[in-house]
Amino acid sequence: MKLYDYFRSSAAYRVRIALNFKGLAPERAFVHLRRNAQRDDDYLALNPQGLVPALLTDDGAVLAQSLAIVEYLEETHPSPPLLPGDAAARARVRGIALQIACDIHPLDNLRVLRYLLHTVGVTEEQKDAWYKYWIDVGLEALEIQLSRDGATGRFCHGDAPTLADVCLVPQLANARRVAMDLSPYPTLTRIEAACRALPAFAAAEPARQPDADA
Ligand SMILES: N[C@@H](CCC(=O)N[C@@H](CS)C(=O)NCC(=O)O)C(=O)O
Repeated sequence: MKLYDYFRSSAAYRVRIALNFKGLAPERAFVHLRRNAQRDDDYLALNPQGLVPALLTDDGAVLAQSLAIVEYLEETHPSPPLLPGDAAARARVRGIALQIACDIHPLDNLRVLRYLLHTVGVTEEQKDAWYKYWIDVGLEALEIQLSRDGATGRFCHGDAPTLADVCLVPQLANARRVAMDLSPYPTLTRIEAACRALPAFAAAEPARQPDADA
């Protein structure tokens, strides 16, 4: 397998965590997002969406979309699992993952921020306020949900990491990168600390990637 990756991509970070968790170490290729390498012809030929990550499988298929990739890894390498056995529990875990991956992350994507700056014409300050605002909106709801729900344990769902944690930790890393105040989210940061203590999560952190600060 080959992972098309970028150290600062939180969507790629999700896939890195899942790969590590399942003991998989694919070849890596780095797509430099700040230099716009995701728009290069050779990358667009692989992934016409021009977004990272993509995974080239051992069978030669190119998979895009981090959650689809993690589900592929879950199906092809079921142990250790990232989804619970019970249907309702799986729906809860996927629901948390989708809250982050669909309702928070896309609003703060690089192409959205560049459009705000260069087409809409907002200032750097307004762009930063937008970035933080949408993270806060998402995290506020998630904090209430997870803190009230008995299904929350050491991790987002019970006492083993799941797809929900795979999405939560990179999203909090984005928030930390712009020095957001995370004190209103004690449940989320408690879970984040439990995750980051695990080798699979720790080894996937942006600063530990070979292309960090490239
Ligand atoms: N929904 C996609 C999102 C992928 C995505 O937005 N990746 C970002 C990096 S985190 C990207 O490639 N951005 C490039 C750009 O905005 O031009 C997934 O989960 O894989």
